[in-house]
Amino acid sequence: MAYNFESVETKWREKWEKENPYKVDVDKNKKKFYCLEMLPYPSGRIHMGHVRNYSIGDVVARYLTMNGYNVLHPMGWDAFGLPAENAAIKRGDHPRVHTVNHIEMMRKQLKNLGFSYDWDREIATCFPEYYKWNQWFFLKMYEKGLAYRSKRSVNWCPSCNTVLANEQAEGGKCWRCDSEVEQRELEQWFIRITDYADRLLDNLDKLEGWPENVKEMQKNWIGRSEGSIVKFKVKGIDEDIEVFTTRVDTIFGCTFVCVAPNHEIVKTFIKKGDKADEVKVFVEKINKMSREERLQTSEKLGQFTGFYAVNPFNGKEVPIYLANFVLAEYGTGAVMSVPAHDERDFEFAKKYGLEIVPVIAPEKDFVYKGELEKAFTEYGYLINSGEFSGLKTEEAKKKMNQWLEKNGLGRAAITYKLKDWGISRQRYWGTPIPIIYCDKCGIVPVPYEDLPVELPDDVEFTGEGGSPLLTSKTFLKTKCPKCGGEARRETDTMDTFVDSSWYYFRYIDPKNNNEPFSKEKVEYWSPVDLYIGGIEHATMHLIYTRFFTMFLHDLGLVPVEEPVVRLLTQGMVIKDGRKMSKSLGNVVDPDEMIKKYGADAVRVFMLFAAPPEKEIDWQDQGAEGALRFLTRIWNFGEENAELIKAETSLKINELSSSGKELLKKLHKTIKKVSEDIEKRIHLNTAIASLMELFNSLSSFKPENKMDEIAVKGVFHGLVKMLMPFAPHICSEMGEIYGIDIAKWPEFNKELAKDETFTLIVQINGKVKGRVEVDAGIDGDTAFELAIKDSKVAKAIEGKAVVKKIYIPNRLLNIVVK
Ligand code: ANZ
Ligand code: ZN
Repeated sequence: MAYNFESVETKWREKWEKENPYKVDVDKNKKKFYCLEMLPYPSGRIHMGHVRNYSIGDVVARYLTMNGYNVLHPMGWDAFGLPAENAAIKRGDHPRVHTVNHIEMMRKQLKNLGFSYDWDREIATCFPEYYKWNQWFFLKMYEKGLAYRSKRSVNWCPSCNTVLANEQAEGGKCWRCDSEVEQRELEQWFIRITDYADRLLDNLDKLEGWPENVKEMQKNWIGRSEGSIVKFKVKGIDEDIEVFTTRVDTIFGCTFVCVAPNHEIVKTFIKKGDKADEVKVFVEKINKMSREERLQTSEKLGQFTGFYAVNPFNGKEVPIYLANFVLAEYGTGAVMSVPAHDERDFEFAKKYGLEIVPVIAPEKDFVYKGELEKAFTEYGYLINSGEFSGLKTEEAKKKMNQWLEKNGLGRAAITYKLKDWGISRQRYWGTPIPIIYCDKCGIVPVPYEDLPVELPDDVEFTGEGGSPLLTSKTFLKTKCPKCGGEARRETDTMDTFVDSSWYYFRYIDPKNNNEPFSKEKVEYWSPVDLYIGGIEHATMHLIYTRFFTMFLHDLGLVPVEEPVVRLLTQGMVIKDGRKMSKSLGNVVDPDEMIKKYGADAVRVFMLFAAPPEKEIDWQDQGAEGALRFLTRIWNFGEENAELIKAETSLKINELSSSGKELLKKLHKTIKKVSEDIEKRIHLNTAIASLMELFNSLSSFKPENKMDEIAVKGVFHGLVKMLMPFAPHICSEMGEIYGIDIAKWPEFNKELAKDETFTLIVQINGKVKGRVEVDAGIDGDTAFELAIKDSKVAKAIEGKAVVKKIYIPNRLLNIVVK
């Protein structure tokens, strides 16, 4: 019968659906493995990126299960977020209905691909049983001072009267009404992730199973910077400006000070200064720019404030400017500007005609002559720096920090690019922040026993006037848990990154209603042994995840500080050399491909086309080729059915020499494929080896009875090894021919060994040495191995090699002059 992938795949899909054969539980007699793939957002359809991500995970999970591991392999939904709410605004359906529909559709699609998930553990982050624990963790953080309220500027649309996410304010315009977006200060909730900055950084060294580029990205994201904080007095008013600098050694060259337009002190400048109007106008101008615009403008914009700051080292009075390039959120939001030694300051000084004073010389007795043409930004020797003149940068930094501390004018300091995590969203479709505001008692956390604070249904999705939660009659008004008086609920919901920061622990115990997860189960299953997902999550998600795990560890809830042992970031799936996108019209639909070629073929091609980290260019012909490969194996089975089914036992010494070759090929392939999957996760070369093995098998001509038994053995081995890649067809063949596809084949060390031969090495035709080398090596390798022999090395010493003649598996003649 011709191979009918549709009927075979349907049969097994239905069987797996009924039996959930991938259900696992704690089993202390078995070694555990936790294989995790990043959970999808329920957008409605899976895309080829998902197919790739989950196919990789599925091969590893199935392979390890076949090798006797107890493998946890779960799946769920990152189900809160903006798109569902926007759809509600547009179409008027409820985000929950919308999301649940999408989940149904996508679950079906994933099941069509035959992934070995334990579906009993499925979670969706938008249900109270899940988000209750977000609230629980939030309260724990609040208790520990890790969750706090503070002001931060947000994108604000004055016409829709609402907060906008950065992606809704692109180009400084509101996505809905095209109005100019403004920056507004709003009270919001933050998580003090900066308390964990050093730990997040230091632990990176321990993450041996993580790609270097991801660790580097995290390092830059955390952005630890060592320097000094220096206090400058402001002349005429009773306030200081603190600046953060990494180059305190240049302070004698400070000729002005710049502050961020949103710096606290600017209020005083407006109140008390004679440049109040200009300052106000400048601040407004900068605030009108969206974040994006501000980051994109490279032009230095400044405004003199009318005030002067006093340099604590030399008493020099320098003008204070507002400047667009000073970020309010970094360091102290103020900078001591040294145009001679900093490029930005140099540009600024040129533009506004400010003084440039060199204080660092490249060499000891160097003298600056004439005007500086550009900033000298390197380390060097201090000049014009009072008692510190003559010191080298490093030493000067130390001495100057000591001086600052002694005089109470500053200190050595460390700052981070990493900011506290703003989790407030003025949105409906997220976890309600469990806080109550009482006029009498202030901020009151919801008591643990009142969790979850559930999302109400009586809300309107108008897209105007702030969070839909404000329109709920049942939600907003409540009683104060402390005094019983009238009180109001927090209407902000949590950033959805909170949901995905700990979901891998919930999979371990997804139905627990008494605690986030049982300690015993978490002790058995964590950490995640392999985590697979896109590189776009290298910073935010993977940093929040690490932070959450540390926090849970500190609470004594989980045994690990780091959640993930090994991280694999898979490459993108592209089409015709370009990213798939609707606008390019090159989106490949997984369902359509499955219909055309079957799930097994789609999986096999996805894994065969490139190593997991690299991009894949999707080609229909590729899937077609994969289907042809599977069909040939199927046909081979049918043609040799009797032989493959027979009860037999193999005696190696009765094999013909080509029969023995074939058997050796099998064992070498088992060794190679095992290593490819387990060590490198190079599934493409694993499949290539399986193809090679099948080619040897199909071209093999048995010479005797025992050779026929070898055919059976090789076929069984091949189907077993193919099982993790193409589970439907292999399950079917397993059933037909009695192949035990639940077990990974073992290789015989003797048979899997690479053969060697004695390489004869000649110099100019005379035998000079003999070396034992692997069979099948090429000429270059033979030469490299030959010259390691001391006699050969001596014979060619000081001579030029003119020619290398290699007779494979026998002899190498090196011609020298
Ligand atoms: C004086 C100075 C002299 C500086 C010099 C550099 C070179 P990293 O390494 O990124 O930490 N800076 C400090 N706070 C800032 C802010 N909020 N916005 C923009 N720039 C800020 O950079 C630290 C340096 O960036 C600091 O050292 C400060 O300029 C500037 F020859 O101080 B420096
Ligand atoms: Zn109260």
